[in-house]
Amino acid sequence: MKRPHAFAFALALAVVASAAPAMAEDIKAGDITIQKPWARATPKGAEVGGAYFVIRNTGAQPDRLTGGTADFATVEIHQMKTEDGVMKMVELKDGLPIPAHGSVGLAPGGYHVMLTHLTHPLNKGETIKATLTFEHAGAVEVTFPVLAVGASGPDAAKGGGMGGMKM
Ligand SMILES: [Cu+2]
Repeated sequence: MKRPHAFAFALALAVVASAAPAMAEDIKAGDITIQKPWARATPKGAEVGGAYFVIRNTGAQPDRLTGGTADFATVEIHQMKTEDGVMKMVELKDGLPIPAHGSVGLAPGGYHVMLTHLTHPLNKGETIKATLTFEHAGAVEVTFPVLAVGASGPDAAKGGGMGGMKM
């Protein structure tokens, strides 16, 4: 019965390989879950980059993303918004509120984690690590896969041009 067993094993491996998600796994800390983290590759010489994810709060208390740390950059919480028809980027000095039983998405053109003072470029295909700080959930270490310079997210169709160079 050796051959059928070996065959079944190989088949099982193939199934696992094909089912492996292309996206990062959810990261849980208390009532907070970080989903679909990613960062955008930076062009040569750029000193800033953006990181994005979805924050889900399953708790009955609101929480707040107050900032973070990384050993290759300064971490700031930013928002892109349109004022008088002009896109502006502001730092959320009081952090980003996460409602109870709610979720907030960070994405190009909206809320984002801005990585400033980069000590090295973010290269497509690599991963970067940063620690996000929440008022209640505390420090959460997140690994971000680095997607292409023009990427608009892990769910976006390949080559989708919607993201542009917005941060
Ligand atoms: Cu920004």
